[in-house]
Amino acid sequence: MTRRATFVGRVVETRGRRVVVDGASGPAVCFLAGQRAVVGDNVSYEDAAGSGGKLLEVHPRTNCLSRSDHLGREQVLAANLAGLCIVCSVAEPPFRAGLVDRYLVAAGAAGLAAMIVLNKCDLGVSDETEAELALRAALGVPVVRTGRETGAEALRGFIASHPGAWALVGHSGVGKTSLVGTLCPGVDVGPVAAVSDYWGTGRHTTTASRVFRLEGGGEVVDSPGIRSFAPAGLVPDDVRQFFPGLFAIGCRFRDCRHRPGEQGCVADAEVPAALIVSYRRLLSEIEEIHRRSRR
Ligand SMILES: Nc1nc2c(ncn2[C@@H]2O[C@H](COP(=O)(O)OP(=O)(O)OP(=O)(O)O)[C@@H](O)[C@H]2O)c(=O)[nH]1
Ligand SMILES: [Mg+2]
Ligand SMILES: [Zn+2]
Repeated sequence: MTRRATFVGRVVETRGRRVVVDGASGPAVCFLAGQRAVVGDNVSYEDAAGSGGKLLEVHPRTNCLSRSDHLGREQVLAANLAGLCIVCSVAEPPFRAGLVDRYLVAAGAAGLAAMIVLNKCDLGVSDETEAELALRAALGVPVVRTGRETGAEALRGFIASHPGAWALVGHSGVGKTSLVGTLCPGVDVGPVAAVSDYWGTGRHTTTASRVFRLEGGGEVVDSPGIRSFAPAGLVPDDVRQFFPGLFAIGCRFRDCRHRPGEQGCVADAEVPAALIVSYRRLLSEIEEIHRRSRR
């Protein structure tokens, strides 16, 4: 029997039960063959005559982004990332600070950097959205504003100076794929929603994940938007540790969870009200999920 040649490469696209692997000999479409590979994974595969390749192994990941699906199972979305570009829009769909915070906590817990892209700025930014963003920017979260005809250079510059793969995450319809199209002129980036009010119906235009290399350096990963994001495997302590602005405050007890009325807690005095409200909402939710999962 002849031994098939084996190769190593990186998953740059998912297509249902197949993945596109970028290897030494160019891209190969590989069958998952029981492996669980996601965009960004380094893999070994072997030649499978006439059908591309067959995955043999997924190499250990340095990090990954995962969420809980509706049954509470962990679903890995992408691996070996530099960070998350948390994309939100000023409208259509409306800006949701709570979703941004979820992603910030998920990034921190996964050991990933994070930045915020505020898209559709051409539609006008409300004072409320400005205030929410300013709170997070003041805590060191980079914010880039984009919109029709504007901001692409700033985003390209950010990614070029923070190399690696940045996953574009955010609600369906905020304009992730449109941004990739602006960042990669001339590249077929896949479908963009055509109907301007489509986000109200919650349609998901992008259905697979894919890596795009940027000319100036760095990469972005486009992925399907989701209506709600429940980070997988988070425990209440992660929220306390990774919620922006809460780790370094001087409560009497080091493991203070900053719930209302907690003894010796300085959160209400030291943290802006909008942040502490968002923190407590996320904490309650993660506590509830944690309680249920331990029953
Ligand atoms: N006004 C305005 N509309 C935008 C902008 N960017 C994207 N859109 C529109 O927003 C809609 C959704 O854009 P997509 O790029 O498909 O959004 P997405 O985040 O990739 O959505 P999913 O793939 O479903 O997650 C489309 O109708 C775009 O034309 C922008 O900067 N300004
Ligand atoms: Mg899309
Ligand atoms: Zn406290």
